[in-house]
Order: sequence, then structure tokens, then C-alpha cells
Amino acid sequence: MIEAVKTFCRNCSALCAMEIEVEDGRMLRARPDGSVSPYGAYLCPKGLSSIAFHNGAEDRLLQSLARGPDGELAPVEAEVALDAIGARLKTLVEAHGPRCVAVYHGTGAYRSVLGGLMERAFVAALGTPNFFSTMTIDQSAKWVTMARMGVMASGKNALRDCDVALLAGGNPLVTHQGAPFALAESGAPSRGFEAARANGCKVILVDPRRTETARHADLLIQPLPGHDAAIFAAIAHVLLRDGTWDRGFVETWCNGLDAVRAAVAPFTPELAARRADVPVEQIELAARWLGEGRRVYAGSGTGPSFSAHSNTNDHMIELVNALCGGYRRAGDRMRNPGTLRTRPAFEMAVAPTRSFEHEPRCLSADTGQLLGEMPSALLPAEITVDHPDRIRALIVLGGDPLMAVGDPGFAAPAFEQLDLLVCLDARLNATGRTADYVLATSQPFERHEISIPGDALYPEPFAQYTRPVVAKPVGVLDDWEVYWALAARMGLPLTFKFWNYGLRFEDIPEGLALSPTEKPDPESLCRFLASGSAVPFDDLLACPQGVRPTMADHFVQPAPIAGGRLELMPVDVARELAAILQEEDGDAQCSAGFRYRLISRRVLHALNGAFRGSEQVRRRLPINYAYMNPADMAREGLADDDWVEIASHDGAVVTQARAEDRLRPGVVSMTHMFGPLVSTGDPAADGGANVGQLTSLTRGLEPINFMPRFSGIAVRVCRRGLAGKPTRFSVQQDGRKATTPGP
Ligand SMILES: Nc1nc2c(c(=O)[nH]1)N[C@H]1C(S)=C(S)[C@@H](COP(=O)(O)OP(=O)(O)OC[C@H]3O[C@@H](n4cnc5c(=O)[nH]c(N)nc54)[C@H](O)[C@@H]3O)O[C@H]1N2
Ligand SMILES: Nc1nc2c(c(=O)[nH]1)N[C@H]1C(S)=C(S)[C@@H](COP(=O)(O)OP(=O)(O)OC[C@H]3O[C@@H](n4cnc5c(=O)[nH]c(N)nc54)[C@H](O)[C@@H]3O)O[C@H]1N2
Ligand code: SF4
Ligand SMILES: [Mo]
Repeated sequence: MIEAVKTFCRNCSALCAMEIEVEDGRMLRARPDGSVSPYGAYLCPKGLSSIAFHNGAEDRLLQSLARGPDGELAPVEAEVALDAIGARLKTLVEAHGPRCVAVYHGTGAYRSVLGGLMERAFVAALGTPNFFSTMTIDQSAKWVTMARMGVMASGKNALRDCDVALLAGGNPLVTHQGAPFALAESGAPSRGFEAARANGCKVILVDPRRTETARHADLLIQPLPGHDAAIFAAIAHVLLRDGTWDRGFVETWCNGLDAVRAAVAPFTPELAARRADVPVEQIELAARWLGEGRRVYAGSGTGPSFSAHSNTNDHMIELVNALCGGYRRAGDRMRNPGTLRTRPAFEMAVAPTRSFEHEPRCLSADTGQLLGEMPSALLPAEITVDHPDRIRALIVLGGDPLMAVGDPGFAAPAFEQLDLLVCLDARLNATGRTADYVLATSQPFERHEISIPGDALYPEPFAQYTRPVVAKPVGVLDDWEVYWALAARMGLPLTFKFWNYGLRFEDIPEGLALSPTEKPDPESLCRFLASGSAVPFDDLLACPQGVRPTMADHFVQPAPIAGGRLELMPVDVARELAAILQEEDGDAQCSAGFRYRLISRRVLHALNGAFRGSEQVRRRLPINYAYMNPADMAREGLADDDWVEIASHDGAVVTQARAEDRLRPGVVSMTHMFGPLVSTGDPAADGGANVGQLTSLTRGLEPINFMPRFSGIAVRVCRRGLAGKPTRFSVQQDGRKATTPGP
């Protein structure tokens, strides 16, 4: 008998509602379920193919693995592995203190709600500051801006409320990356843009590529990468020159306007236009629209954060938003005040914390935490640093840090110095292959889950709870079970809490003290999480399609106490801008034959390292092509599918070229997370090449967030041999770098 089961997709934070056909404990197919979801009926291609993904299209791990004396990974009973890991961790902590243990929280961990929260509880009980996640190799520039400028507690305007909205370096139509991180609604993103534009909203995009999102743009500026700081300094320059900035907002909530004036004065639109190679009229027009807008949003995706001047780019984008007063104000209606935790919003500035200047600090570099996390690009160096407190054990939840941080020639040997590397994953990825233990964990449809990461992300109040759609295979662990079991073995008392970004775990008063002997029941944990919910947990249980609560309208309230002020131009930002001004027109890295800049790009059918083996990805993207502007292809004498070597100052990869007229000249666009960690020499068999081989963890890291250069990497492109026969690799099999061959 075929049964239709309501649940939700957990591939990305959109958490789209779905209905799954199940026959005899096996899932057959998924359909979008628009019966209650605020997105209506919507599933993207990854949601639709998530059943095939679940059913083992990509080599599901059904048993945990342990590295044996012969150095090979072999199956092990989960309980035996947990005993051994628990004992090893206990010995390490006794000898070196809790700081020697680190965790890495990957993109697979964000929707593993109980797993992620139990990981937080474990880290708090252990007392290690070494929490790493993908957020610090993603858009941690936003966290730096918060730490240096402060934040408006009321949040930025929602897309549908805006009359002018600007997004720099993001492509939500593909990535479903939405508010509060970027300008979009995460599920059914086109609908949000269509509704906003029907209300008269003008959309501005700043992106070297005419992205899929550009379909909804009124103005597209296509700069060379790495010039956002200059472009947004020029926009600020015009706002101040023309007197179109929001005086009321700035006078009430901001410090440092004079310093802004001084810092942006030299950044004329002409200078920015020349550097970024865009028409000056476009910068003037963007500034005019933003200045005229009554409700404005200016923000970014990953592009500016991945590029040169990561932190300054983001600060200048946020500065433009502040000059336009682009935040919700007292009296504004909150579209989604949260369902599981309804939060009042106040028009109030929270002063900058400059958290990275305080304890705890990194050992290998002069920086500290951002929103309670250490910069992930420093993880390898924090393992190898000559210091008694160095990291000796690493537990990875739903991530592939070796692929994610790039520069495998540096990172892989560093990871070898760990005494213990444990990965929790349903698949064996590049990091897993080097681990001491890989714990086979459950997949989303086998878990109890509640819509926590979605709670504030949905465009309207909505909540959903799901029981497992199918049972997890025998021997497979839930992510949360691992941390509970390890804590029990290490004698650490665990308190389970509803943690969220911006909170310090120890400051959260309510918690559920867990017994070390009686394994908690996952449904009770979810019930605990819903204890402050606007929809009682029993209603969520009764309505597996989700609940849209009828709530009284929530409005932003005036500040209850005297708040802080936003610091628009701290001295370090002014210094960074002055240094950018001194740079030669044209990136020095791009001389000496490195005439192109490699930019980042995401694809609809894959999610970072996941779904690579899905039928759609294999058919459409057998490898990660190097896309180029057709004129650049002609100049290099290249035709579609020619094999090319893309070489940076730090490594080289071989792939096939493809013409794409969406790209501006001078850039090459490739996707990350394809192929093995280090190419074997046969890119067709590898299924693509890891662009991380072109990046560096030792040169050109940004200050403060220590972002490696993931976009705007200076590269040269040269044709390589006959199809399928690349002539030479410059990164050797063992991951060490050799000299890049000349063109
Ligand atoms: N389908 C799918 N969805 C995903 C993911 C996925 O892999 N696949 N990954 C998820 C993750 S982990 C994240 S972080 C989000 C990211 O979400 P987005 O930030 O929307 O990611 P991208 O689509 O890579 O968009 C980055 C854009 O920046 C542009 N860009 C590159 N360099 C620069 C620059 O210097 N300046 C400017 N202005 N633009 C630049 C690129 O051309 C690209 O269009 O997506 C999430 N969603
Ligand atoms: N060159 C370059 N480097 C980049 C980027 C880039 O654009 N260019 N992007 C950066 C960004 S923004 C990010 S976020 C990182 C991504 O880096 P990571 O998140 O570290 O990489 P993924 O390959 O997505 O790893 C996710 C893993 O989680 C597993 N997984 C999925 N669901 C679950 C689950 O429920 N439980 C468990 N235990 N595991 C699960 C998957 O099988 C997969 O192995 O890469 C960064 N690195
Ligand atoms: S947008 Fe995200 S949550 Fe929605 S179907 Fe696609 S992958 Fe799943
Ligand atoms: Mo990310």
C-alpha cells in the first residue's frame, strides 16, 4: 500500500513542505505540499531528487568505520567506536585540557536540529572555545561588520516591504539563500521578487555574472570582482554629495558621519567605475535610486565576502544600508516575529562588541571569536601551531572541512597531525577518508525534526514538526545520539537548550538536564524546544503539514532602554579604505600573465558537496566546467569543451571550458566541491576538479575573519593537449604544491 506522508525538505534552510509517497517502508517520490506552507507548493530540483539521494544514489554509509592497524578504514560496531572515541577524548582532555578538542559544524549540520543543538551542549559542557563552522568561511564578513559597526535590533527591511532593494554577489534564485542573510525569500524565491516588483520595488544587482536572479533586476551592475568596497564607498559618496542620505536615521542612531565623509570623499563614482570596469552612470543611478528610496535594503551574498577586502566590502555595503536607514523602524509590521520563539523587535542600536579583540583568542593568528566561533580557515594552523593548547582532536558534524577550507597542500598534512579525527556523516567524503572514525549517521527523513532554522526565515509565521518518514537502518546513529553518548562516556553533564545565533549558551536560562544513563527520547527533545511556541506542540503533532498560527500583528516597538549607536566608520575601517585607495588601478596579482579572475558560483542541482552523484548533476555537469565570456574564449582560441588548465599563484586544475555570455569579460566562473581533494590526473574520471587547489591558506588571508580568497582569484587559462589528455598537473598527488607550469 502506498501511503502519503507529510514532512519537510531539510537540504537547505528553506525547509519546503513536502509529501512523500512511501511503500513498505521505502520512499518512492516527493511532491511539493502547498496546503499550509507560506511558500505555497514549491520544491526545487534538489527537493525533488532528495528521495533518490536518500535511497542511496551516493553510496550511503550503513556502517560506521574505524581505521585499523593496517591504516585502512573498516566497519566497526557503533557502540565499540563510541567507547573508543569517548576514552580517547577523555585521555586527551585530561592530559591537555578541553581546548585540545575542536568541533566543525558543516552545512549538513544546520538542518540536523537535535544534532546541532546537542553539539552545542557538548561543547558548552566540555568548555572548549574551538567551535568552527562553515559560517566563518562563508559570510563571516557580516559578523565582522556587526562586531565593528553594531546592529539594529529591529533587523533589515524585508524584500516585500522595500521600494529599492540591492543585492551584491548573491544568486538566491539558485541558492535559496534568503532573509535574514540575504535579500530574498528562501523558498519559491521568484514569487517574493515578483510580489515586491508588483509593489513597485526596484531591484539592483551587483554581480560579475548576469545571474538567474537578474531576471528580476531593474539594474544590473557587472563589475570585476573584489571592488565592492570601492563601489559602495562611491555610492556613499554620492548619497552624501547629493544630500539624499537619511538624516533622521543617522542622527538618531549613528556615530561617525564626519569620518564617513572624509573616508569616502576620494572614492568618486569615476574612480570606482574605472577600477570595477563598469559605466559610471550605473553607480550614479544605483545611488540615486537608493537615495530616493523610502524603504531600502542593501546587502550581500557570498561574493563580496569571498573576494579581496572581504570585511571592508561588507562594511561599506552595510554602511550604504545605514545611510539609507534600511532597517525596520518603530511601528513597522513584522512579517514573521517567529513561531516557536516569538520575539518582540525594538528600534534600537546594539553597540559594536569588537568580539575578535577579546578572549578567547586564536593561537596561530592575532584574532578571536566572531559570534562565538573561531575562523575556520585557521583550523589547520590551530592544529599545527607549536603551543601546548593546540587542537589535537576534531569532531566533524555534517561537513567536509578539507574540501571547504581549500589549499589541500597545506590543510591535509595539518589534519594528519591530529591525534583523533571523527566525522559524523551519512557518506564518506574527502575528510572522512582521512578520519580515524566515520560514524554512520541518519539522514533527514529518518529523523524527528522541528522547523527551528526556518522559524524566523519563513516569510510569515509557520512551524512544522516531523517524525521519521522511514526508520533509520540498524546500526546507524542519530547525530544527537553521538554527542550524548560521548558526553556520558566522558562524564560530562549535558544540558540541552534552545540555542540560537547571538545567544551565549551559558546565558540561556531554560535547559533540559539530560541523564547520562537514560537515552533521551527525540520527540521529548522537540517538545522541549516547542515549550515557548505560539503553536502548542500537540497541534504540531496533529498537523504534520505544518501550522500557520493566527497571530495578532506584531509591530516594531520603540527602544525600551537607551541603546547604543552604530559606529559607521571605525578607525580600522577608515585605514582599510585608505589602503584600498592606494592600490594600483588593477589588482597586482592579475599582472604577470594572470589576466583572469576566477569567481565563485553555485549550481541549482547540487548543494556544496551533496548531490554530486545525482542523475541530474551527472547529466548536466559531468565536471565543473570553467565558464568564460565568449570573447575571452575566442581570444584564447578556445571552443566549448576544450580542455584547459586554470592556474593560480597557488595551484592548477584541469577542466573543460564553456562559453557563457552571462559572464562579463575577464572572469572565469567555476563551482567548488567537485572532484577529489587533489586531482588524480584524469579530470574526466575525477568528475571535475577541486577549485580549492587554487586557493591558499598561507597567503592573502583577510585580517580579522581570516577569509581565504575564494573569489576574484588571479588565474591564467591555457589550452591543454587533446580532449581528455591534460598535459601536466602542478599540484602533486600527495597534495604538496609544485611549481605551476608556464603557459
Ligand atoms: N543550489 C544550491 N544552493 C545553495 C548552495 C549550493 O551549493 N547549491 N550552497 C549554500 C551555501 S553554503 C551558501 S553560503 C549560499 C550562498 O548563496 P549565494 O551567495 O547566493 O551564492 P552564489 O550563487 O555562489 O552567489 C555568489 C555570487 O557572487 C558573485 N560574485 C563573485 N565574486 C564577486 C564579487 O567580488 N563581488 C560581487 N558583487 N559579486 C561577486 C558570483 O558571480 C555569484 O553570482 O547558498 C546556499 N544554497
Ligand atoms: N573554493 C571554494 N571553497 C568554498 C566555497 C566556495 O564557494 N568556493 N564555499 C564555502 C562555503 S559558503 C561553505 S558553506 C563550505 C561548505 O563546506 P561543508 O559544509 O564542510 O561541505 P559539504 O561538502 O557541503 O559537507 C556537508 C556534508 O554533510 C553531510 N550531511 C548532509 N546532511 C547531513 C546530516 O543530516 N547529518 C550529518 N551528520 N551529515 C550530513 C553530507 O553528506 C556532506 O558530506 O565550503 C566553503 N568553501
Ligand atoms: S529550496 Fe531547499 S528546502 Fe526547498 S526543496 Fe530546495 S533544497 Fe529543499
Ligand atoms: Mo556556505
